[in-house]
Amino acid sequence: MAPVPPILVRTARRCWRWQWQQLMGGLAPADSEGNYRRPAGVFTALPPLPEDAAAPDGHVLIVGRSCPWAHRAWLVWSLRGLAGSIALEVVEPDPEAGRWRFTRPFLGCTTLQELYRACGAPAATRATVPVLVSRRRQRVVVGESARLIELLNQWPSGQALDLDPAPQREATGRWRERLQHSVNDGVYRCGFARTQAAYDRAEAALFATLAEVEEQLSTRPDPWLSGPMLSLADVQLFPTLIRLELVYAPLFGVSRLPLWQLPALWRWRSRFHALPGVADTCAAAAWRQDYFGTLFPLHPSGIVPAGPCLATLVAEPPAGGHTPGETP
Ligand SMILES: N[C@@H](CCC(=O)N[C@@H](CS)C(=O)NCC(=O)O)C(=O)O
Repeated sequence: MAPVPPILVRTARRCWRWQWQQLMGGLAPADSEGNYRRPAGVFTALPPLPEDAAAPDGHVLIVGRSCPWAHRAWLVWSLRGLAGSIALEVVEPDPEAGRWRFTRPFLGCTTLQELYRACGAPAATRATVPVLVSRRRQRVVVGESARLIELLNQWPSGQALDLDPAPQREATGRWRERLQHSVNDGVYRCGFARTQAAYDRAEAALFATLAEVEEQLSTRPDPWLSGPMLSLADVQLFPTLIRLELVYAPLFGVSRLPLWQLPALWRWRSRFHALPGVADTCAAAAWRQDYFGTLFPLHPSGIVPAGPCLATLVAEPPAGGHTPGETP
């Protein structure tokens, strides 16, 4: 085959770079230094607990399988056994339109965007998951995951599980704050960075925080991040970590350290995954399909990788793989 003339390669590169910037502008806004800036949402305040919270099927939690922000809400819903009063509605991505759609009409809407508009969201706002909706009032209760998990933790439940236990509340709050920026949003700041420097900053912050988590989990006897009891800090960490090798390492370039080299974190992840109901919230094939199939500017071929298999990520770590402090 004849070699491609260098001028063609140079032109193609320039054209692609320009197109990539345009496409990224729509997918992931950035500041002037190329750092990803997550757009502000709507329905973000923590509301009081609704009077009819205990009413059977009175509320609906809308989630998308691949979304880590939705995953944290789904986890609290599942761990606290809220299925009696809150129904779960799983939306699917519409890759062509770049939005979430219902699998069957929901409160008269076929897309999440229609639902947001019907609930009074301004036309330009993004319609994001997770979102909690009141069936009776046909209104969004809250659409910001960090507040939503706090509300779901107060929601009346037959189970006594409190995910913000008072003795470790301060530590839980500290970890949640740290994780939100550098880990939960951090992987997106890596994947959606527009410049090398922006990526380097986000990547360094992410792995510095993971090293702190590893230190915490490996030097204390507590099984959970903020103390002896499971908390919202663990809930926040899990959706990001369970997607690490499946999606974020290959697609977002978050591959400095395989997780098995942070053995305490690896064990923590397996422990969390083994909690009742958690495995049902994990759908590796759907995650791969959604991320690799729909994030066109990051992965134009749309080819979906075959692995790794989720079961291997929650199994025993490979023997003798870790030397403390070692960076490959
Ligand atoms: N701040 C929101 C962010 C949620 C979010 O960004 N969800 C994404 C899916 S992972 C979404 O629904 N995006 C749709 C869109 O931007 O149009 C939260 O934490 O609840």
